[in-house]
Amino acid sequence: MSTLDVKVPGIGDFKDVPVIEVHVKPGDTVNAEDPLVTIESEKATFDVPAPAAGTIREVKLKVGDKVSEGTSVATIEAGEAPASAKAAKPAAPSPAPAAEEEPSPPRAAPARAAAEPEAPAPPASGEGASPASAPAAAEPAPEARRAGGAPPHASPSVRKFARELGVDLGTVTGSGPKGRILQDDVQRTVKEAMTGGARGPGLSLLPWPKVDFEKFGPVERRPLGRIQKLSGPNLQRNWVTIPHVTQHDEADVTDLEDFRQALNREHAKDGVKVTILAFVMKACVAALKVHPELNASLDGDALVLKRYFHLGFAADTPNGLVVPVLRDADRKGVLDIARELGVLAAKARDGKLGPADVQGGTFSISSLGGIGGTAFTPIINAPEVAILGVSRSATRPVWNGEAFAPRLVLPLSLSYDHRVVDGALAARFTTTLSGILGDMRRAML
Ligand code: CAO
Repeated sequence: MSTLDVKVPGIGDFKDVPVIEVHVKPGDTVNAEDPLVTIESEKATFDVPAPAAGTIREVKLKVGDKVSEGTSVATIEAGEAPASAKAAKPAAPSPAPAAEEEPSPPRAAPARAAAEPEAPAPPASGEGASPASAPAAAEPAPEARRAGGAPPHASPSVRKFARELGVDLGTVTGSGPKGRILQDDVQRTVKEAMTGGARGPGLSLLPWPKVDFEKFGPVERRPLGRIQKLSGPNLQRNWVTIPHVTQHDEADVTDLEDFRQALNREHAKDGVKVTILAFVMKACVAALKVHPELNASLDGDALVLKRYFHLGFAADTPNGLVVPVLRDADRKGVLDIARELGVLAAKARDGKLGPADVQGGTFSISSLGGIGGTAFTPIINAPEVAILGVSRSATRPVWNGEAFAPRLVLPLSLSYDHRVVDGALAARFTTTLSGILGDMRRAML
């Protein structure tokens, strides 16, 4: 038997990140990958997993402690853990489609949550938003406790922001993951106070209907998964705060499909399988170069155009939706993209994505083509400004000027942030993309 000193693994540039949950105590038995503690940076929440099965000897952290890479978490006496040992817990780090970059404070821009352990949905970032630089970290001020005694959940930068404005966080309703209070929530509270609580027509919503479902028939109550809990509030924020419009288009991929199949035959022995998604990624990079406004983020009054091409892709996993990011897609060929897609998708399915795997996306793709459907409205992954939905290709009769010919047609659905992208630009983008998919040689231009 050996004793393992578990330390916080590489967590990107994050330092002094607060511990928000401790899952184990001395004497507990754990399986490999069971979460020991959960830490939460400005942009992400993720678990530090047990490196091996065994018995917890010592837990070196408590809620509120701040950690960086290398901080000791616990010691484990390695050995076989009973099958029951916390086996149902999720593996870590398990990024949810949260936001990585938070929306900047003074604007109503959506922040994405969970996708990064930043994932899909963090609150607004901003000056001094780094946990290290912000004072008053995890310990909420006593006056900021809620009626039930639970402290409001907010990042250090949001606490600082609230203190500066004299806002008691106990009076603010959080819209982030697990009810976390975001900078936008503090601003909304101030705005409502300044306008005498007057509400606009937008979000004066009726309460959610309360229904006793069992009155109508038998039901099963199934708790939401961890990733769903993280990504839900982010999806909701993105949906209600970004004015979405979806532009539908199609691409003739008949020739591309012949090429794809030939490529797969050639590489059958290499274990690389190229799906149309790899080509769509390559084509998106080429189209984004032509229309850089879609490879961008809204930041206050400015549009930040990214000169790098990190493409997120929605992956369906047993634990829920996650959005791994394939970096530098512009510098990779289709075969390398296909290989990396396979690796990232497998990591996503196994709950093994790390923070770096889900951060930094500039544009996302959601492909449901392997499943079916003809069109859908994907939700933008804030703070990106557009996302491409891909549905299942089908052979259709297409008029070629003289006759109907059978052509393989791929449906495309581009959702875009109408504050940044207007309809004409969106139509130009999908037209460009469709042209490239129709003749991939255009990706070289
Ligand atoms: N049209 C027709 N067939 C398609 C297709 C399309 N647009 N896209 C994929 N296919 C085919 C593939 O060629 C493959 O066929 P074979 O099994 O015959 O080789 C099959 O469908 C399955 O493909 P795949 O899904 O394994 O691979 P992918 O590269 O297309 O996608 C991934 C990878 C990870 C994106 C996908 O598995 C996935 O998780 N998709 C769901 C994404 C999602 O949930 N989006 C919604 C987000 S909002 O809730």
